[in-house]
Amino acid sequence: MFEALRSADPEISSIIQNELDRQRNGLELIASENFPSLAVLEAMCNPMNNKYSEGYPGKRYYGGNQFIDLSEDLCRQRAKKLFNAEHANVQPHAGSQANMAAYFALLKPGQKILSIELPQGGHLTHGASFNFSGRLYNFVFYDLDPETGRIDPDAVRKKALAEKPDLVLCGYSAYPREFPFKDFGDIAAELGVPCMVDIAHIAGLVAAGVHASPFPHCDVVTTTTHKTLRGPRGGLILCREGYAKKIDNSVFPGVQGGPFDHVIAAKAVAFKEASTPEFAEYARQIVKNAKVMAARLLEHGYDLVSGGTDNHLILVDLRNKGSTGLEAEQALEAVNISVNRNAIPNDPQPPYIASGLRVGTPAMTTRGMKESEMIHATDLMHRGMSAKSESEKQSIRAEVLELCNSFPLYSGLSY
Ligand code: DSN
Repeated sequence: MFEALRSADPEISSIIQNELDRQRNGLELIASENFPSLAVLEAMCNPMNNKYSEGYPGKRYYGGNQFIDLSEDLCRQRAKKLFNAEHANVQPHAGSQANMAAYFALLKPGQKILSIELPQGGHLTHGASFNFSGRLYNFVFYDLDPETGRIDPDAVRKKALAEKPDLVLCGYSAYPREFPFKDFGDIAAELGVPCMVDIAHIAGLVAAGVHASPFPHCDVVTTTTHKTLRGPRGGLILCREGYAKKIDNSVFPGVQGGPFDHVIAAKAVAFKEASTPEFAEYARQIVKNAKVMAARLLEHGYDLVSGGTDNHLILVDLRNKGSTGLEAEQALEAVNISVNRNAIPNDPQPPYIASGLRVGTPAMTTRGMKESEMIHATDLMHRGMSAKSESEKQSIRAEVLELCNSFPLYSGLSY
C-alpha cells in the first residue's frame, strides 16, 4: 500500500513514515491521544472523501448519495446503540464543532451557561474568553473544591440557584474523577433548563459501561471519537429525540457544510469495535493502568490533583518538585515520552508554562501494556524528569525503546 503516495510525494511520504516511527518508538502518555485500529485507519482512507452530501440520509442537497446514506445511517444506528441514545448526529468534524452546534441548538447568543474554567479541568469551548464560546455566551463558572480537588455538587447547585443559567454544562478535559452526571441533571431539572454533557475524554469508558452513562440525566451529549473511544478524528452529538431536529439543523446548515463522509465510515467501524467484549476489557484495563500509574507517582513523591484517578488520566501537580509543566514536558520529550503540560487549579504559572502534567493511559493500553508495564513507564517518567546527563537520557531512551518494541504498533505498515 501507499506506492502512489511514495512515488508522487516522497517528501511527505517520508515525513509520515517518521511520524509513524515516532509513535512506534515512544511512550504515548497524552491522555487525549490513542491508536485506532488499522481497520479504522483504512476506512478513513477511502473515496467517500470525494463526495459532497450536505443534508442527512434521505434528504441531501446533492445527487449520488445512495451509498453515503447507507454508511451514515449505519453509523448513526451504531452510535445510538452504543450510547443508549435516542438520536445521534455523526457529522461534527471535531469536538469544538459538536459543542458549537449544541450551544446553537440550545441557546441564543448572550444566554447564560454554567460551566467550569479551563484551568480547573474544563475545555476551551466551555467558555474561555478567547474562544467562540466565551465570546458568544455569558459563562459563569463553578470551582473545584480547593480541599479535595473534586467537584462538590452542593456548591455547584448553590452557584446554579444564584446565577440561574439557561444551560448547565458538565464536561472536563483534565478531571481525573467520575463525572457527576446525575447531580448536574438534577440541578438542571430543578432550574427547568437543559443539561449538556461533554464526554470527549471518557467516551470509551462510557461506551464500555466502565463509567456511568450520562443518559437519562442529561439532554444533549457531545464527544470526540478519537480519544478513549479509539476512533477516527471527529465529533459526535447524542440527544433525546425532542432535541433531534434542533441539533441536526444546528450541525448542518448551522455550523458546517458538507460532512466528511470518509470519516463517518471510519466512525461506524470504531463504534462497531467499541461494542465488543474486547473493547470493554480494554476500557477496564485503561482505568486499572491509570490507577497503578497514579499509585506509583505517589510513591515517587508526586502530588496528584484530587489524590488519584477514577478514569484514564492523572493530573500531576509539580510544584513540590520544583519543576514547571513546560520543563517536565520538554525533559520527557527528550527521552521519547509524550505527555502534555497542563494547568492545575489556581495555577500560579501562565497556561503556556503551567504547573501540572496531564498523563493518560489509553494509547499505551491499546498497545497491550498492563500494570507491570505501567509501573516501569512511571519509573522511566520519574527518571526522565530528573535526568541531567546525556548518558542517563540515552539509557532511558533505550529502555523506552525496548518497552515499545515488546508491544508492536501497526505491524507491517510502512510509507
Ligand atoms: N485537545 C484536547 C485534549 O487534549 O484534551 C481537548 O480538545
